[in-house]
Amino acid sequence: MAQTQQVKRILVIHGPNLNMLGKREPEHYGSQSLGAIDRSIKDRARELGVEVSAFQSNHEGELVEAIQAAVGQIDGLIINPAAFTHTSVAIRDAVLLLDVPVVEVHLSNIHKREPFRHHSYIADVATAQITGLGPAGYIYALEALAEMIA
Ligand code: CA2
Repeated sequence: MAQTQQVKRILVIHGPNLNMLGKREPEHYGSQSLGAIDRSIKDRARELGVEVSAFQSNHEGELVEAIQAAVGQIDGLIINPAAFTHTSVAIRDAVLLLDVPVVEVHLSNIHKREPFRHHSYIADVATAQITGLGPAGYIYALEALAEMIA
């Protein structure tokens, strides 16, 4: 008898200030709102047959708690830690609790910006980093994860 395969679950985490997308700094972050980005990720997820949930917070501890709560519950993580990318050992340590593929996404190319944005505390504990491709970066991350965990 064929075994029933569990639908793969992917969590998308957005860090501080990303709730302001579409309202300021379109030169760096484009004109789409976070809601619109999440909708397009979920539309693509439906096509790929994976389940996506999305979470945004401006608080480091809440992001850590969301990652902790996902341990053993998800098959992949997409994370844009925003400014915490460059500061947060706590989020790095939380990511290390996961044993699933993790894709770090940035809308802007952090390596072309101010030197303090060049270092990521997440990059070397993530499976991959996508940076500078705007909202499409989340879709590429989702497609890559869906293939990796299929
Ligand atoms: O390019 C990215 O995705 C970043 O993660 C965005 C962060 C920045 O600190 C990282 O270096 C790169 C900032 C997100 C702030 O988002 C805003 C959106 C609209 C208006 C103002 C800020």
